[in-house]
Amino acid sequence: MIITDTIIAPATTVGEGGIAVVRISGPLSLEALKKYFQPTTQVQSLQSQRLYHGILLDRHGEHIDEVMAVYMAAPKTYTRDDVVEIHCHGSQQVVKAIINLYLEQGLRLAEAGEFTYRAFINGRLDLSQAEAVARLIHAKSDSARRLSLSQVEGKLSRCIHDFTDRLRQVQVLIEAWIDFPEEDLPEEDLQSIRRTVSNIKDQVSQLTDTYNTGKVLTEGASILLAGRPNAGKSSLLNTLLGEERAIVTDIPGTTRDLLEEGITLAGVPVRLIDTAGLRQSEDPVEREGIRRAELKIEQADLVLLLIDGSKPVDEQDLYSYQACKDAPTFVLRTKSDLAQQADIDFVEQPVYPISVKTGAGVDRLKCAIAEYLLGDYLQTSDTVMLAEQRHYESLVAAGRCLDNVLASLEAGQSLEFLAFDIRDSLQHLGQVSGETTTDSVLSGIFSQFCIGK
Ligand SMILES: Nc1nc2c(ncn2[C@@H]2O[C@H](COP(=O)(O)OP(=O)(O)OP(=O)(O)O)[C@@H](O)[C@H]2O)c(=O)[nH]1
Ligand SMILES: [Mg+2]
Repeated sequence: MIITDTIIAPATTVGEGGIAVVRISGPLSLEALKKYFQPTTQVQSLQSQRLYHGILLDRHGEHIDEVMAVYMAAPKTYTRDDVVEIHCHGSQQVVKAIINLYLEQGLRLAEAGEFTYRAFINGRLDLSQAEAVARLIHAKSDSARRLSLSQVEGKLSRCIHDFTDRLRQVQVLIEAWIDFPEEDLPEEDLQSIRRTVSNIKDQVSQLTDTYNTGKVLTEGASILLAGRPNAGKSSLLNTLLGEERAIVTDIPGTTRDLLEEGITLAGVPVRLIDTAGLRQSEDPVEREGIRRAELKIEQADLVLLLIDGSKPVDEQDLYSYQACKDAPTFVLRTKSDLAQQADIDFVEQPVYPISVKTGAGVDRLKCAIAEYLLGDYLQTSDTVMLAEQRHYESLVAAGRCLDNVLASLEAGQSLEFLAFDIRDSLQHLGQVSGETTTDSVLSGIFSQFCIGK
């Protein structure tokens, strides 16, 4: 991608609205604005970061729109190049006319994410911050917004820089001694290397431990309702949704297919999935429903296994329990308003009694789910968190290299081994900040942005 030319794109979504913004970035920005913008009050020159009211004219001097325009001089801009923003009426036709005017003048239409790409290349943002910009734009919940914003503001970047700085110091120390193979590294230096590396490794692990919660906060979670026919799954789905979405009857085998609905729990978007009751069935339609339910169990972030408390446990409950045994599961003893007959001592998981008839236990269940999905985040919302799989994988790999360093120190291996693994861990950390990311990975990341960002 050439990054020295001047680009233009709508910065607001295409459609109708109060205002729309067209953004220009690059060396010709100011010239482009001056050529067609007629300020309402006479000015000697357009000053940086001042908003001017005026008319935008086309090539023939006809009015395109009444606009507000701002010129922002490099380097204090989003891209660190000269930037112009034209705020016009929120009409698709006006935006189109402005963009066409400038394309005819030789400006280029920006590619998806190109403004942020320039901000990255020009050192305004590192890669993890740039990725968080995209996450912020796509945030579907308040928790996703908060987490993405903290990453845009550089919380994760500062963490990575801190690891990198400290590891570089260790690297310098080790490489200085590699040049003198006849001498041994003094014991106190070895101790200090061990302390630093082990401390960084602990912090890297703390960070990778946040990934599940970070993912739930940004992407939401899926919760699947499982259990034998008539256990009360569809009734619970309706209660959690607050509407009669699924059909409920006292006929076992009412739900045949998967049914998904979204709710928000403790600020987290949750997909609730109701399923066909699990049992061995001869009916081909019911069997297909059961097969689909069983496949979904593996993918769910949490399974709620419902056991009908008003009936003795039977082989269908045991079958359901088996089907859920590898998934993170809460066991629910349902219909607590009726006389309880189920003996469910065999389960290892926490058991939650509930009744959808009286509402007993439903709030407690919601709290337990929120606590399970968000963990420590409910208490400490200002911790740094990972939300991106790419970051998670790089940090796990960096952590593995640091483990190797510690093992080599323990085994008294030569300094070359240490230097090799430290270099490797720096390489993995650099993937997060973008320092060592390849061009193809970069273009993959930026192509997911929208035009104009
Ligand atoms: N008394 C009482 N009845 C309940 C409760 N929950 C569900 N039921 C009844 O149990 C029966 C089965 O409920 P459903 O929600 O259809 O059960 P299901 O697990 O979805 O059943 P399938 O779709 O057949 O697998 C219905 O008659 C419900 O009214 C409860 O908490 N108390
Ligand atoms: Mg049902």
